[in-house]
Amino acid sequence: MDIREFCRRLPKVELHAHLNGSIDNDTLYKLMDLYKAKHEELPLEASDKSIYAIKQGETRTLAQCFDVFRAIHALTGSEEAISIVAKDVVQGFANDGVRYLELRTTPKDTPTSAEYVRTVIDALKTAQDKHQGAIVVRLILSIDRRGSVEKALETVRIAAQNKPFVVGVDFSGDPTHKDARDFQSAWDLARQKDLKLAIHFAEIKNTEESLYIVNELKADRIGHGCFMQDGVEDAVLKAQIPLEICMSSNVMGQSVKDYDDHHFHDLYEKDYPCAISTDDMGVFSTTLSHEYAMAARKLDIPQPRIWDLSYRTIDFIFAEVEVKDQLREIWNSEKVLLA
Ligand code: 6MZ
Repeated sequence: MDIREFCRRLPKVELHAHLNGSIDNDTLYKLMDLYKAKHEELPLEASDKSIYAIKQGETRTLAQCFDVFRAIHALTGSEEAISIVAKDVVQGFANDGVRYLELRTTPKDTPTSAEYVRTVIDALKTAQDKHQGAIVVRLILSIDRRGSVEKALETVRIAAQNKPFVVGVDFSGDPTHKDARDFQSAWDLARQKDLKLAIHFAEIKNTEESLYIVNELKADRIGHGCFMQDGVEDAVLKAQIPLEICMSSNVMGQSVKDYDDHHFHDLYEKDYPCAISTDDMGVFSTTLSHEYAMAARKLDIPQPRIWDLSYRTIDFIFAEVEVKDQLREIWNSEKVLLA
């Protein structure tokens, strides 16, 4: 079977996907229509169409990627828009053969953080029910590193109130701002509330922060890992914290020169626990199948090993052990269909 078809049919787990970065162009146009029906003109941030989805083969600086998020956020300021986004994004992942989806989103004041989260959860559950067990969805709440510690603490509290659908807390946003060490009280509260920590890690070079995330915070999962010099790689290899790999995002956002240069090559050779992920499938014009197929081609990974990689990601999910068992059953029953 052609590798693209194999990866499309492969049952998959998505562990690193930002809700508002996963919007495809169709949904974006729906959001524009919705906005225009209420306001006539598009908001300034969203009026330049050239900033939308970055096509495969193109690159932008990380700063330009963050302009895209600003545009999307300007269009998603109503509960109706948030519901459309949450439902369409689940549909998009389900269409691509994703069977377990951990989405993450940063609470917005729409109209309050708690209500934003409630709207997202309701829409995600509705979308999950529509697929009648074909896809399991969970949510992680993101702490934006540009925000205040108070906002971070509020996010952790809302996450705890919405367990078990909310499984953990993420730390993301423009990596040139602030530092994970500034948010110690939020991490302490998250641990106290028994929430998992999925932390953006070494997306740019920041050795002290990276060592803190691995050695002191002891995150449950880390994302990206593009800059692991100066002892960071040794610490990671020792800690064996599962790493969310976002190849297209890293190449298109210029954190990594090209796919052949990506650190996944080395980590795969070392059998390091990795979860291939999309990051922002709308913004980077990708799908999880595409990320798997790209990895298979660039690293010359045979199909049975691709299946193993997908199966192994079940170990890294934050949902209850029953969900893991259920997923393993699905994978095992579908293995023969792919042989
Ligand atoms: C860091 C990122 C990111 O939360 O509004 N986000 N943070 N690095 C990245 N690599 C490209 N991609 C997305 O989804 C969009 C938000 O997710 C974070 C940013 O804070 C962005 O504003 P939500 O659903």
